[in-house]
Amino acid sequence: MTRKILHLDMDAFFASVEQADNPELRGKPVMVGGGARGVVSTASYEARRFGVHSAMPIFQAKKLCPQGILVPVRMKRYREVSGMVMEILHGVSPLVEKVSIDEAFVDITGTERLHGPARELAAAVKSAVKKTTSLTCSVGIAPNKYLAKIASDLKKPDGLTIIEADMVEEFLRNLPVRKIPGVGRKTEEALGKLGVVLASDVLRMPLSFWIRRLGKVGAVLYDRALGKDDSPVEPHSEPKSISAEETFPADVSSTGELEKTLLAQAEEVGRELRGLGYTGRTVTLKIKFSDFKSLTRSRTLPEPFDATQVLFDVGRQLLLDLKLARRVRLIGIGISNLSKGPRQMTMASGQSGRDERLDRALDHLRSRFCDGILVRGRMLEPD
Ligand code: TTP
Ligand code: MG
Repeated sequence: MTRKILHLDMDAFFASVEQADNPELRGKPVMVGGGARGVVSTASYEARRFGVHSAMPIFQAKKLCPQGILVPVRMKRYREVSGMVMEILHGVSPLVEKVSIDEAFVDITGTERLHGPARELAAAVKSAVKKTTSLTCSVGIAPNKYLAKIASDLKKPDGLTIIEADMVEEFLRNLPVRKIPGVGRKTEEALGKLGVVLASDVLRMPLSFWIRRLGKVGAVLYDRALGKDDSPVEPHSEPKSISAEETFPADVSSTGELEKTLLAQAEEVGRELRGLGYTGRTVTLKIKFSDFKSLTRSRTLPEPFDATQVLFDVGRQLLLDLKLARRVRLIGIGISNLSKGPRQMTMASGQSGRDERLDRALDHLRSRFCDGILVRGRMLEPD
């Protein structure tokens, strides 16, 4: 059966959000970026006219576009807007695969009876996005994911492109081979030397030639040139647990050393947990001994929590309860029983307001600087 896949991508996403939230920025060249990396995350279409683009160093962008207005990244806000867009898509079909903050595939095969023809559905999605977020997006619809992604990019911004199954061959005849996802500048160059400029040029050589030449990639390239891509739209599955573990270079017998590792792991797990907006209730400690025998110990708290300190305290208690006599080869900590949404403010988990403020401050600093600079006092203490 012919599938129908929709791909949606927001236009100049971060910059458009800034322009929507601040009328003074509308119609002006806006560059979102800065921070420690000092690069442009994205630029408004007004700024792109000067040659400014994503990943460009700020100083270079300022040279190209001195009147460009630089605004800092507000990730939390973009996530919020992204959530609104994804919610609209989930209203169309349960088969939604979010591929990045501003982009998703939806399998709309067989939704005609419910939502009408594809073009009307796409128009309805675009207008719902506009109404809810004040932003424009570009949509592509095609018989598979790869063609849908190319289609959404064709008429940016505010574009809508539909490639029907019987148009695919014609479409590929004139498609530059570099438009095929996975064909980067280097591959494009190499293909150019073989006289392959358009997707259809790939088909002048047999499949065996491409496999000999490029292996698996060659087989994929050949499929793409035929317009084939069987990959399914894979709805995001929620994580069941978040964990970290480490095998020591040499087996460890010092409890202090084990606790230190455990704290670093609790930091890591806690940060990921909070970053994803989850809380959890069950802490699991995993130990592998020098003789490769392993064990796990878990404890479930009455209330969900997300504080690194609570995670560590429970993990450490589980460790101390073991009264270890053997040397340890691996240690790890994890959290499960996850749920989404705000944590209830009760004391049953032992999570205090102070824990929360500390976590928030550390998460923030870590996202601004690099990992490893900041460690809680305890990790710096001698054994
Ligand atoms: P894109 O969809 O690649 O770009 P865009 O939405 O800004 O513009 P377009 O209209 O061409 O789709 O990326 C989405 C967001 O991801 C973008 O607004 C900012 C962020 N991003 C970065 O932070 N760094 C990058 O290098 C890229 C490419 C994107
Ligand atoms: Mg985009």
